[in-house]
Parts: sequence; C-alpha cells; structure tokens
Amino acid sequence: MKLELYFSPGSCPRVSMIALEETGASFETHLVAFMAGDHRKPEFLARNPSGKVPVLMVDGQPIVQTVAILGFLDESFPDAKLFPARSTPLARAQFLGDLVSFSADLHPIVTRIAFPQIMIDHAEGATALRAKAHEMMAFQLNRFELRLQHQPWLAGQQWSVLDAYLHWVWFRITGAGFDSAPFPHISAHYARTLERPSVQRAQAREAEAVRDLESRGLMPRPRA
Ligand SMILES: N[C@@H](CCC(=O)N[C@@H](CS)C(=O)NCC(=O)O)C(=O)O
Repeated sequence: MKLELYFSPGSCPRVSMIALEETGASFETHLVAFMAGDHRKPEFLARNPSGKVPVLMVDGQPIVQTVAILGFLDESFPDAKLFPARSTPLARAQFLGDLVSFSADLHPIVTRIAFPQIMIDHAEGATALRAKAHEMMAFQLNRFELRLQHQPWLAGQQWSVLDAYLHWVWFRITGAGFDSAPFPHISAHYARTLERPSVQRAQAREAEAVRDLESRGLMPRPRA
C-alpha cells in the first residue's frame, strides 16, 4: 500500500503524521505551502476540494478529514492500537465522540487563537476574537485536565490517537500565548507525548519542512 500525506508543518496533519509513525508503515510526505497558495492550486484541489490539509493518499486515492484518516489507519494497522482495543459498542462510540470533539469542537477554537486575523479583518476585532477563543478553549480543556489527574493518557492507561490530538492542540495554542498555568496535567501530558518516538519522528519531518519554507520566505508564524 502506497501512503502519501499532504501536510503543512505545525498544522493539524501532525495528528495523522504521528499516527502514521505509530503504525511503522513507510509513507511519503508532501509539503503544502499555504503562503504560496499551494492549497488553492488545481492539483491539490483535485485531492481535496475543500482546500485543506491533511490529505492521505492511499494507492492514489484521497482520504480527507483527520478523523477519517485515523479510522482508516486504525483498521489497516490494528497492531498499532491507535484506537483502544475493541470492547463494547458503547465504549467505541464514546471514544469516537472524544475524537470528533477534537476535530469539531476544539480545532475551530485553535484556529481562532493561533490565526484570528484570518477570521476578521481589523486588528481590534482579531484581538477580541482571540480573547474569547481563550475562554472557550479553557472550558473545553477542563474536562481533559480532570481526566488526566487520574490516568496518563486520555483513553486510560494506553496511548491512543486522542493523545496525538491533544498534543497538537496544546502545541498550537501554547505557541500562540495560551496560559498553560491552570492546566498542569495537560502540560505534563504534553511532556510525555514528546518522549514518544512517533512524535519525535513527526517533529523531525516537520523541522525539515520548516527549513524548506523558511529558505523560501514562506513560513507563517502564529502571533502571541
Ligand atoms: N476538519 C478538518 C480540518 C482541516 C483544517 O482545517 N486544516 C487546516 C490546517 S490545520 C487547513 O488546511 N487550513 C487551510 C485553509 O483552510 O485554507 C480535519 O480535521 O482534517
């Protein structure tokens, strides 16, 4: 199976990239340079008409949406235990509920914290939007902070892709000035994720992409 991930460093494809690294499968990456408008070019839109990364190409066929990519990888590589071991339909549905919550509830708030200026034209509005997004994010994160008081990983004693998602959210928002002090257990969780070889390999791939973008003057930076 040929696997190719379209990504941009620092953005949400990191979650899929970590999952791919966890599978041990070999895969290629393709850098999408937002500042060069790569995501609006016909070649990319043919893969994902919504113009967003990640896209996972599987033998030339695209899968879009992080949750769909993660589900595909879990079914294709069951030994990687990306999702918790099959237990009951209820437990499976609850896990999926958490996963979709990252994609549908938290991710839009991440964007408002890291890049409010793409949502609203004037600077004052962007500052107000970011402040509101900080409040909304704190509310969303409280439940994970409580959960991590009692267990090392979001699904319990075993790592799962939920942890890759929280890793990315935390990386993104703290890089954009989110106050980490009220969330000591999430901070500790983030430190644990940094010890995983899959995360380190994904970071190395991203670092190479950042060097490429910087050399071309195409690296956007979230503003704190
Ligand atoms: N729901 C999608 C969100 C994908 C998404 O918003 N990707 C961002 C990067 S984190 C993107 O490509 N933004 C470029 C754009 O919207 O123009 C998913 O989970 O895959």
